[in-house]
Amino acid sequence: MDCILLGVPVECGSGRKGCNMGPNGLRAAGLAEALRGLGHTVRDLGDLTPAAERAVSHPNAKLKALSETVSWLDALVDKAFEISADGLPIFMGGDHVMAAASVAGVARRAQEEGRPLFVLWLDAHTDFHTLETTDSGNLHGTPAAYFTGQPGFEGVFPPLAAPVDPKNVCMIGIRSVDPAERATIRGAGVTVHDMRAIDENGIAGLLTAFLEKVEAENGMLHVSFDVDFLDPTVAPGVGTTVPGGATFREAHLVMEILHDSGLVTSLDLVELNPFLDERGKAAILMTDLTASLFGRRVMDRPTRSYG
Ligand code: B3U
Ligand code: MN
Ligand code: MN
Repeated sequence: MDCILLGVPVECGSGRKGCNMGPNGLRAAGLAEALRGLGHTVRDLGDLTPAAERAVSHPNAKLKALSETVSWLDALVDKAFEISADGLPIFMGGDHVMAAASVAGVARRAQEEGRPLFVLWLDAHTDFHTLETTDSGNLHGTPAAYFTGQPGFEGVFPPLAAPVDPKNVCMIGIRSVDPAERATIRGAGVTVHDMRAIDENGIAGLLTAFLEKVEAENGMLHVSFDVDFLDPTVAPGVGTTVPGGATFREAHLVMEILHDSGLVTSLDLVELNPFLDERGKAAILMTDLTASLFGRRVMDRPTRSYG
């Protein structure tokens, strides 16, 4: 596989500081080396810089850092489209607002190739607020609503060349949903597997059912991995910790199944906040999970300690 790493050090969507160190946290944890060790070629393009600010405004006064965020999205949407022609992009966040652009960019690529894009959203949150409904004003709560074409982003976020069909989006790990998001997401037709669904059914079956659909439709598959999908005890380096998340083994199993499927065409690693991490614990786990996604198996996994 030709892996293309791109750092997207945006943090203004999260409402706090520290996510802009995420790309370097993943680099320090040895992401490129791990992928090379598995036989992949890796090119690290360094960090993206935002586009020139354009005048944007919105009546919702709660929205935080709107123009700054839009500058990041404007730059990333074109870059994501461009680099997805050359290999498998790994977008290293940065907060989750960047998925608005990484997904929009690869969706345009999928459209170009005449294939549907599917999105696997691994997160504690649905991030399905519109610019009207967000209460916190933190724009990392909005990307999934944007790239599925929910109304209200026009003229603010970049024009959406190819909205993702909400029926092609599967969310796993969900355990924090605001009332407005719940209402919108139900109507949209996104598949949402909350933690209870994982507890009752097992994560493997839920994921496999989705992957069968991707395969049957010859889809491209973007995986958007928010650190807070994981339980905070195993991944403390994130701004919004929500108890009751995926375990170390559940997460590795997801990655191993994704690898075996051979379906993944792009990946986001988002919301890593090295300032809040404990001795690189979350950075190392995200790196090891990515290695599992790219073919590392238990029998050749190096032993890592966190001490
Ligand atoms: N839904 C809440 C909380 C949240 C969403 N994404 C994260 N937190 N990381 C909001 O602010 O929109
Ligand atoms: Mn998220
Ligand atoms: Mn989240």
